[in-house]
Amino acid sequence: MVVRSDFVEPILVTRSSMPDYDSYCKLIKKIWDNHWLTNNGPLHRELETKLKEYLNVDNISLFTNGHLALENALASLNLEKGSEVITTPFTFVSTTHAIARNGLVPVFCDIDENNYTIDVNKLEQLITDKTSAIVPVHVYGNVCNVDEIEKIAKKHNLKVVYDAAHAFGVKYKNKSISSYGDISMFSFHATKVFNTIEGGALVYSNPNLSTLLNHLKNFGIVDEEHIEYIGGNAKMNEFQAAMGILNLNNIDNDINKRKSRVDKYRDCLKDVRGIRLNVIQKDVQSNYAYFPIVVEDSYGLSRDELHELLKQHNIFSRKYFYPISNSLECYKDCKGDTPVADEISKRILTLPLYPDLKAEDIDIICKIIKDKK
Ligand code: T4K
Repeated sequence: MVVRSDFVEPILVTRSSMPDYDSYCKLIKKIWDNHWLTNNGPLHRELETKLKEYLNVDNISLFTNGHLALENALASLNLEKGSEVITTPFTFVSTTHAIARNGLVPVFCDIDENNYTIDVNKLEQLITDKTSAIVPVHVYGNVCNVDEIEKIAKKHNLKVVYDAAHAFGVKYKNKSISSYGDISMFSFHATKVFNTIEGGALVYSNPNLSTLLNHLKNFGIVDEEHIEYIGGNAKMNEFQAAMGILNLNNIDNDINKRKSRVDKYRDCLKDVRGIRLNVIQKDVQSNYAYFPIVVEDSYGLSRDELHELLKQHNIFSRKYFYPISNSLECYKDCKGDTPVADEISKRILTLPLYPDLKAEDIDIICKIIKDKK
C-alpha cells in the first residue's frame, strides 16, 4: 500500500502560479513611484493591451473579479427585468448568482453527458417569449457547442454571454474562445490557469460596450459632473494588474506544463475500470485547466469514498461541481429538469492539477485510485 507520510505537505486541488518574487517587487516599485493604486492606472492599461494581443481580440475590459465581470456583462445588455435566462446548473454558483442578482430569472438546461456543457438538444424547448439571453458555461475549459448556440440565439433573437471563467487561452477552430457570443467572461482568480490574484475580464464583439462597461464598473460615473448609470465598484487595481503582467509572460509555459501533467494522468488512468476521463474535443486547443473524473458504479467505490480515501493520504481532490445550483434552496423554484447534471454532480471529482505538480505525486495519486486503498 502507498502511504504518503503525514509530514509531507498536502497536495491541494490546485496551487496558484506566481511570478518570481523579485520581478514582482521591481514592477510594483512603479506604484510607489507614482502613487497610482487603482482606477484605470498605467499597469491596468498595460495589462489590457497585452491581453488583447495575447488573445487576439479587439475589445476587453478588466474587472476586480470574474463574478462582478459577469454581473456587469449582463447589466450592460439591458435585459428586461424579470426575463428568463437559460443556463446550466453544473457550474460554480457564481454563474447563477450573477443572473439572479441582475433581477433575471435563471432557467436550467441540462448538460451534455460527454463534455458537461449545455445540451443544445434540450435548449430550444426551454425558450419562451420571456427568454432574453443564454448563459452557457465552458466548464473545465471544455468548449460549448458554440456554433449551434449561435444558430439558436439568432433564430430567437437572444443575447449570449459565455461564462468562460475556466477557459482562458482556449481556442476553438484557431480562434480565442472569447470570439463567440456577445460577451465572454474570464476569471483571473488565484485558482485559475492565468491569475491576477483576484480578477476577471470581459471580451466582446461590440466596441460600443467599452464605454458603458467602464462606467458600470465605476459607479456609473461618466465624468466629474455626470453619473448616468446605477453602477457599482468592480475595478481591477494596480497590484492585481502587476501580477497579471508577469503571469502572462509565463502563460504558455504554464499551459504546456499542465498539458504534460494531464497526459500523464490520462496515461495512468486510461484502463481503470469505472473511471471516466474528460473528453478530448475536436478543433479545440485546451488550456488543461482541470482534471475531472467521473466515478462510475463499476469502479467499486463511490465518488465520496474515493474523495475520502485520497484525503486520508493528504491529497485533496474537490467535488467541482457539487452541489449544483438548482439543488440549492434559493433556486428551488426555478424551472428546468437536469437529470444528467444531477447524476454527473454526484459522480464528479477533480484531481489535483497545476503546472508544478510533480510527476511522482501523479504516480501516487493514480496508484491510490487503482489500488483503492
Ligand atoms: N464562473 C465559474 C464557472 C467559476 O468557476 C468561477 C469561480 C466564477 C464564475 C467566478 O469567478 P471569480 O469571481 O472567482 O473570479 C474556487 C475559486 O475561489 C473560484 O474562483 C472558482 N470559480 C471556484 C471553482 O474555485 P473554492 O471555494 O473552491 O476555493 P478554495 O479557497 O477552496 O481554493 C481551492 C484550492 O485552490 C485550494 O485548496 C488551494 C488553491 N489555492 C487557493 C487560493 C485561494 C491557491 O493555491 N492559492 C490561493 O490563493 O473556489
